[in-house]
Amino acid sequence: MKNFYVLTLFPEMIEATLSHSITGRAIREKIINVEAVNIRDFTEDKHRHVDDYPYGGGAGMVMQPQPIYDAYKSIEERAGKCRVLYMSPQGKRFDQKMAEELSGEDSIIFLCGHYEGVDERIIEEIVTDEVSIGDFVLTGGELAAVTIIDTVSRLVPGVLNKEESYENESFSDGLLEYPQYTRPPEFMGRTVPDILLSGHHANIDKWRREQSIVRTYNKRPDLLVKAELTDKDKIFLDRLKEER
Ligand code: 4H7
Repeated sequence: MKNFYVLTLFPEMIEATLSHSITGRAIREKIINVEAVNIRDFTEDKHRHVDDYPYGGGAGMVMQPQPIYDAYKSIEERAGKCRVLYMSPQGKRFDQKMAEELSGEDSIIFLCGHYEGVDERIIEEIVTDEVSIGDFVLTGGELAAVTIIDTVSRLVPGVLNKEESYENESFSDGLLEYPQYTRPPEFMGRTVPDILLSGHHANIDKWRREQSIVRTYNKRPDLLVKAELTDKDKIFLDRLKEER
């Protein structure tokens, strides 16, 4: 069982997303546990304020440290000490490698900021990792947290069934996926490649592997540097480079 705790002002954003599809099934089967903790439930003033004006002036509001700290403590009481990820545009870039590393943790806490972010002292006090899902701006950290939870969940044993995990394995080699086709055999005058209808599974596997290499070369040549290529792959890639 892997636990994901999310400190947020919008718990519905977490539940609404992860309750569907593969993650939804994993939650129902109790392979993963996702718990959104509403920071607003830990305010001490009667108006349930969670933010205030920034010291020094300037635009927007800042999330106050006390409700976040008390919400964090309520999780720590149950989960014990665990990593606390602050979703922020200033964080270390999230990728599949970081997901693999995080999949080794028993429990992870996510802190989702809104407005202009959280008071710096809460970062110093409870945050272990500052993480970004990419160089763009979101309204809040929730979409970043669900992105990481989805990616890490797929690496937890039992979350993917046999067919679903085969998909993962075949692309852990760092290449892009080959093109997919389904019925009908002709659509808007465009046909499915003959080889996929041939029934020759060895030829199909070879064609798909080559398509993965072509696509990676055309769309993400940067990935080829780290990709795991066999001698046959390398010969095919050298031919491809000569052609263009
Ligand atoms: C922390 C500090 C993550 C969190 C500031 C979060 C992008 C990412 C946020 C902010 C995030 C990412 C508040 C800065 C809203 C921008 C308009 C929440 N954005 N925000 N401002 N790339 N936003 O992972």
